[in-house]
Amino acid sequence: MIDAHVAANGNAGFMDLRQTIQRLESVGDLHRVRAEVDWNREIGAVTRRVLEKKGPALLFESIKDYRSGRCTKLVTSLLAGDERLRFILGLPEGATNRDIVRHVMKKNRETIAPVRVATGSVKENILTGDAVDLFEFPVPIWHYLEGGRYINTFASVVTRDPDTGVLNVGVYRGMIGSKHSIPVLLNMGGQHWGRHFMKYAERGEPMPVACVIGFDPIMDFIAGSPIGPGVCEYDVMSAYRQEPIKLVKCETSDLEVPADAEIVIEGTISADPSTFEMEGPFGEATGHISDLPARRPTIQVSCITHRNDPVFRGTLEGTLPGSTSENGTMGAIQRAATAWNILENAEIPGILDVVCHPITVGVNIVVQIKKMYQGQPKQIAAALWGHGAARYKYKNVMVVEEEIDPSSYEQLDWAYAFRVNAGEGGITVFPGIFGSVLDPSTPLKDRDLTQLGCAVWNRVLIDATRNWTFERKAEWNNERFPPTVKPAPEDEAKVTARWNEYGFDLD
Ligand SMILES: Cc1cc2nc3c(=O)[nH]c(=O)nc-3n(C[C@H](O)[C@H](O)[C@H](O)COP(=O)(O)O)c2cc1C
Ligand SMILES: [Mn+2]
Repeated sequence: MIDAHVAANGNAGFMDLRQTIQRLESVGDLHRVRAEVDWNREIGAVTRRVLEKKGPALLFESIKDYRSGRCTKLVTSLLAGDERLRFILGLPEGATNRDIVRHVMKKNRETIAPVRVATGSVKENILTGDAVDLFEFPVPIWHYLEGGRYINTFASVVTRDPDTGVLNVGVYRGMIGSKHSIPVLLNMGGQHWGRHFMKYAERGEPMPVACVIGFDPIMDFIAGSPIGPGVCEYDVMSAYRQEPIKLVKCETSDLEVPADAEIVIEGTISADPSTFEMEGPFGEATGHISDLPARRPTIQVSCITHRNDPVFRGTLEGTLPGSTSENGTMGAIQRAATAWNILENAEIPGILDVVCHPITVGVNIVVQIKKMYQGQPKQIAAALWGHGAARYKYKNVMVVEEEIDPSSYEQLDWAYAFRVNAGEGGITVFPGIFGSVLDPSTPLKDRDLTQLGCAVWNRVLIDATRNWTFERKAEWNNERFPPTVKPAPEDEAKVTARWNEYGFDLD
């Protein structure tokens, strides 16, 4: 029985992956694909087509070569599309971008401590030694140009800070290397597990990791977003669900994972380059095939635990014009919320709205302000660009005033045409600052992590606010810009009153 209240209010307690599937199905937002589909490229191509059509979440139930065996089902697109995300967050129908962003801003700052339990359904099956075989899971080749089968697309990877003992949970890609190894993209220039990894490397110890695949999508939503360093994502997820998450200890390390996760892959990553394996390329969040394949740090799997009849969870990365992705949908909200928290902490006044359009996954951001002084847009850009959370994001910042709706591409284009003067401070380039290794518009030499540690970006501010160095004119109602061609309010009122008399066949 679906609890209608809980279905409408995902805040009330955790739901595991199976409950999530049930609830989405009960509101007609999940489709079971019963036809046999190939894990090799076909699942990815079907998922792309459904994303293009803004269709439902997908549960593949008959996967070629996996009709029987350890794991026979794959679920995806649980967070794709604003309506589904709103549902998963338990927010009311009709919640605006601003409502959702404000909710996420607030919740990202709250914590509830998890509870530890002795055991859970994730321990129904425990595989160690030779029994470990990653190929027993229906892991797709999502896209024809990918270098392998990406098992970690929406895996929440757990590590522990060896100094403070605090756990971190983050989403980082990983490919099957062999039946017991997963080479990964381990960015040491800011991602929290990268910081942990450097600490373990200094101690000469391998880093324990646990990859959690399939649980309440609130885990994906939080693990895939920058929560402040030193704050454990489990505590924040618990605040979202207003209930402590139930955690169990791993079998081969002291890491902790949700007691009712579908699949947990335990292992270690060594800093010794002789343990590195080939990884890449991957169809990335940017909508492009990623950097070249390379030998990268590799998880050596020590143990897999999973529920009976586990459901594998993955995601098709990459937005394209006409097609969002789960990361695009959730990233737009999370990156806007993170940015707004940064601007609030920086004590910048007059922020009215912050919008990231899903298609740019937070690489572009628009900030709407009540302008109070001339240098305000540059202050906004400086605050965003100086923050660690900008490591993959906020490359291009646009600032508009209350006259422009930041969620409308048309209005932004109009503002770009008539508010921006590149020679009068409208465009400011900030070269050589830290940035994203994934950005295809950044030359490969600027993405050489061995040389630079972290990729180098040239960021831009587009200031589409009205310039306060312009003179006010009496003829322009004492403003710095002339009035627009919008009719006077009294003329509009007259037209409204007489509309029927004119005899138009228009709405
Ligand atoms: C679906 C998805 C895939 C992601 N893949 C990667 C990835 O491969 N590498 C990476 O560094 N970040 C990736 N991210 C972004 C990180 O999850 C995000 O930056 C998060 O803040 C990392 O956690 P941390 O802040 O605790 O390090 C991905 C996010 C999502 C939603
Ligand atoms: Mn973190």
